[in-house]
Amino acid sequence: MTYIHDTITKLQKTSPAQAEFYQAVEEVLDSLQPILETSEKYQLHSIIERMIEPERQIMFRVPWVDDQGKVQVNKGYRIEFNSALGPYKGGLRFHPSVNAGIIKFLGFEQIFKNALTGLPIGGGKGGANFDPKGKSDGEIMRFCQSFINELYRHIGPTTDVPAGDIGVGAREIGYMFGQYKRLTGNYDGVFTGKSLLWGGSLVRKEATGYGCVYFAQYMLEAKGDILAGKRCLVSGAGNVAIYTIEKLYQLGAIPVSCSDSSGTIYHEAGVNLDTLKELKEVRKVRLNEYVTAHPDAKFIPVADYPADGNAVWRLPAELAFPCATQNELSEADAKALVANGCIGVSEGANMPSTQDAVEVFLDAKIHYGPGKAANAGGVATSQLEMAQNASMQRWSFEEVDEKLKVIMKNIFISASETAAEFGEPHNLVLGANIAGFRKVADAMIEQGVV
Ligand code: NDP
Ligand code: 2IT
Repeated sequence: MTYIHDTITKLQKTSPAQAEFYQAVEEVLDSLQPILETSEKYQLHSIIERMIEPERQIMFRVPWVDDQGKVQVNKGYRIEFNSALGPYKGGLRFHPSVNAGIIKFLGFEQIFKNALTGLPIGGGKGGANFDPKGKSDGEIMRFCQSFINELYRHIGPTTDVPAGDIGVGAREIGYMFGQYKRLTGNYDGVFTGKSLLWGGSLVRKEATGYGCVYFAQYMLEAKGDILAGKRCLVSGAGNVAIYTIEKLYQLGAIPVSCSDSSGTIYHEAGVNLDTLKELKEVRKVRLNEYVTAHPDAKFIPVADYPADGNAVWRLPAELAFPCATQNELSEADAKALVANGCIGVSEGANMPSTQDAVEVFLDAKIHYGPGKAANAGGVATSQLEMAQNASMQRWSFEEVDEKLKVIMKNIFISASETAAEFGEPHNLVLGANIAGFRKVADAMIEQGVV
């Protein structure tokens, strides 16, 4: 405990004002206690001290011209956190809330998540405090081009391979790839999440959501339960939420909610996937329009949310899939979920539950799949895209989906076996953190002091 406290205090001095980063580090260190106490080699090699310091942090100005001819300036980031297992790999987030602490927490999580996939990828993350909402297509393109005018020199198919995250999908990846190609002359697999027309992989778009549902299925099946027939709460209405909902339907479950930053939709009969895709993938409008097409659904605006949490988690259901953003599920939300009969949580988003909320789930001994295990299907399928690009092959939807299932199953097995090894069989937070950590730490030791 003193060790964790001292490490966080030191971080607060060397990397001030990065609350989300301290939160992510504290959770991992808490899980690692049993292994750090018994294994001197990690202390001798200062593995923790090295792991919490990114190998490289790039911050840059992103100037661009808006449709009115005014010059706008944003702050761009790429944090190349750890390359022990492979080239830096992780998404880019474009959202006004982005700052160094958020990108660092995401990059830190990515190290362990990528290790858990068993694939040769290191951890990185990037983005900008750019708000894509309300921007024209031309503005998005000019922003992406300016972002790459700086970032291009730091990335490459064997060095650092970005992908999407909040606010970055196939359109943005297209503009960034185009500018990278123009600057370098290279047509290579430097991005994942590319369009299917020019190098993208089938299933990448669906992979995070599908993988998160497969993970829930494996957690339930391990205890002799099934997903079919379960009522499910989903938050978010973006890439991860939409394909979580799609896979829930395919496996016979009933998703009854979704949300965006304006509010929550509760549709007891089941969220209509076609309407959701039309609103969010095609028209890109707010979620309140959903009730126009479905008057039997209810829209709860953010103004009506409880003071201590998020309306979506106060609805009755058996499973919960947080798929929007970090810290979107509070301790009070977690208690409400458990009280309402929720028996499992599988996290599509990165660190969506606060530390206190996680404690509630672990104490209640419900199924709890932490983000770095449950949402690893996205980055895993990104690596499958890299493999196809490097070998100039194209695999079928079924082939990629099958590989995704196997990867998710192996992550579940690895996290649960490690949890059992350390005497807490139901604690997949402990299991995922230790299993991921061991791979990275042992690789770092073998590669010397770098
Ligand atoms: P999208 O941009 O496609 O969608 C994000 C969704 O979350 C939107 O509905 C958005 O609402 C909502 N949201 C975002 N920020 C907030 C906020 N501060 N408050 C309330 N709602 C918010 O992103 P993704 O679906 O790709 O990402 C969702 C989560 O999944 C993130 O945590 C991301 O890191 C994680 N993730 C994504 C992966 C991927 O492959 N894309 C892989 C693994 C994890 P609105 O549009 O109103 O802002
Ligand atoms: O958080 C994540 O794992 C992602 N946003 C996907 C990263 C990737 O490289 O596909």
